Amino acid sequence: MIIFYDCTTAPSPRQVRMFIAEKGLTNSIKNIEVNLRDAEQLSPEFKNINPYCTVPVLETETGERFFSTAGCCRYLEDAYPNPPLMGVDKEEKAMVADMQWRMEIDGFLAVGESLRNSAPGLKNRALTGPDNYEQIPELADRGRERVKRFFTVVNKILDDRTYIAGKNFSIADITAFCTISFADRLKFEIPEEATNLRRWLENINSRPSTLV
Ligand SMILES: N[C@@H](CCC(=O)N[C@@H](CS)C(=O)NCC(=O)O)C(=O)O
Repeated sequence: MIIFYDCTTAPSPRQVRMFIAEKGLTNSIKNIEVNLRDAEQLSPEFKNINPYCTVPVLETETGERFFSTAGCCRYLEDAYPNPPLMGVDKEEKAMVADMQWRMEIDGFLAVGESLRNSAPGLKNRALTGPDNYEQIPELADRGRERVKRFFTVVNKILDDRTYIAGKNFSIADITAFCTISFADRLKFEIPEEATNLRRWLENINSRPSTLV
């Protein structure tokens, strides 16, 4: 059985959880919760599973492990091609990869930059991983600015399309959705005038995979 190391409060494993749900695999994959609030990711036991000390982790039936959202989802897409969530033809596959990268860099990393450089509970944990890094308050300010711009960028991308990478729902929507929901939890405000973004958010929010 495939094993998925998850954390229900964190945005990266949520992406894989949603991906698994969209594939209809929720009950076929063993889920193990890793408690990040208690720093379980830094325990010697978890370091043996993932030396990078992060979730998600996906372990295949042959014991191979993948340590990033992109790697976990790539494996699942090829092992369970239907429904496709990473594009079908070569143009769509490249567009999905492009957009997923953009959502990750401009969105996910911006939210992380702002949170990790300011939250009292993340003192000395400004970056994930086995090594400690001090918070830099200026980076928190920059992160906040970047998140605001991200909302505008996504709103623009959605000017002429239903989904982030075009006409089909894909992993790019999952990455954007988990990032924006997390930003919302952190009290970032989506601008009133970002009407495309609001329409898209309502659409994605209606998918059962957002509830897992
Ligand atoms: N871009 C990586 C990021 C993984 C990541 O940052 N995971 C966070 C949870 S969202 C984590 O494990 N944090 C552990 C920590 O804060 O020490 C991915 O998508 O896999």
